[in-house]
Amino acid sequence: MPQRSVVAVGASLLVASLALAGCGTRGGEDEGDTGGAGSENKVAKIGVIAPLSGDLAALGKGISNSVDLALKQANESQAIPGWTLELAAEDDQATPDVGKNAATKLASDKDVVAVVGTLNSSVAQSVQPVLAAANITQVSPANTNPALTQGANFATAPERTYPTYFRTCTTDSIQGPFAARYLFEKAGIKEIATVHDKKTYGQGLVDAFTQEYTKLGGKIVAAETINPDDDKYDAVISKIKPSNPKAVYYGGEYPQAGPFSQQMKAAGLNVPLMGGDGIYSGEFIKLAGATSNGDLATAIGAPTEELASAKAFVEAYEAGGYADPYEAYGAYSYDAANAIINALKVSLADADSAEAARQATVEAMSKVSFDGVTGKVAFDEYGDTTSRVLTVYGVEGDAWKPVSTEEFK
Ligand code: ABU
Repeated sequence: MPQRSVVAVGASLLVASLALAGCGTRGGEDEGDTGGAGSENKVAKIGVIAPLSGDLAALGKGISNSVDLALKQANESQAIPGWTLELAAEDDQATPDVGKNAATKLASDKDVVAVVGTLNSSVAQSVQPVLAAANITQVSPANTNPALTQGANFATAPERTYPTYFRTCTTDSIQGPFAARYLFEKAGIKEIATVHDKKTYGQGLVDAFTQEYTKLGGKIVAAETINPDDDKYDAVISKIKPSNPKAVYYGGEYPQAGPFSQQMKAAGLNVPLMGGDGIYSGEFIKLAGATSNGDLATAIGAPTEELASAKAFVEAYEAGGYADPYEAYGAYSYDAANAIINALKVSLADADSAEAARQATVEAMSKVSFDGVTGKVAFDEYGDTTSRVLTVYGVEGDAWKPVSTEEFK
């Protein structure tokens, strides 16, 4: 069925379900007015833990909205007979302690059966144990630090950390080397300075990049760090500039990377800044300004807009009237939510309550396999996605443009 018809049918079902909500269902009770299917239905909540305020809210809102869309569609199609899915979104402010409190709140709600999130790997480290203790399935669309699934010794002795944790994005064990190969082999850049923000994601990404880049024969001419609370980077730029790098590889996120790019160009260090998925946002270009032309980023998967499999998602998201774009992780969040919904079709079938289905949901997740909007959605023995596709993007004018999409081998 063409997507516009799906949206039209969905809209009428949504109107009908809202009418029923007025007759005493739970629809509209929470922030997740996700189009419940009727008053007889039991409720299962899918949490979201992501930054919904602050510097990274652009990415967090794209995550939450995309999960909301998946739940609405599931309710409208009555994907799980007898059950209504509700969204329970919590703002982690991109901060580990706030994320932990959000996880504790969701875990104490008997209706919560699974959570999509977090955005930040550092926040995931504090959320994982809380959700695991409550047998709540967690699926991140964005955490790329490899230790989250494979433990601290991921490079030499990988070991699954939490049976409850899964992700639809690939890891920095792939993203770092992917960027290193692009710069060394395709762009012909043999001398690099690295900078990271000392956070779990940024440091891990630079480590993975450096290992591959030096293995290829590239030279790291400077390796510096910044403090993520700073907004002036002249001291670090002054240290890097005399080493004459041909590019700067940055591990961290756009709130710092944007100003860093702007300030290094203003200081006469006119070389491309390249980062990972943490800088792949329109917000980076706004912060970095016109001199970001030629800057580069890797991001997980193929460009959403170019995927035939994502066309219906893009159209439904636009029709959904969300105020914020789906951003870098929208499609991966939508696939994460649908992975959970697929597992719930099994685990809720004979369950009396969402809480009673938590363990069965964890077990069903490892068997999930379907064609999602980003491609095949399935998980390996660590809970990692089986997909290894990434894209290099470059800033052209006021937008990121895809440069090269490949499966990493
Ligand atoms: N993957 C990029 C940003 C999120 C993280 O900390 O992993």
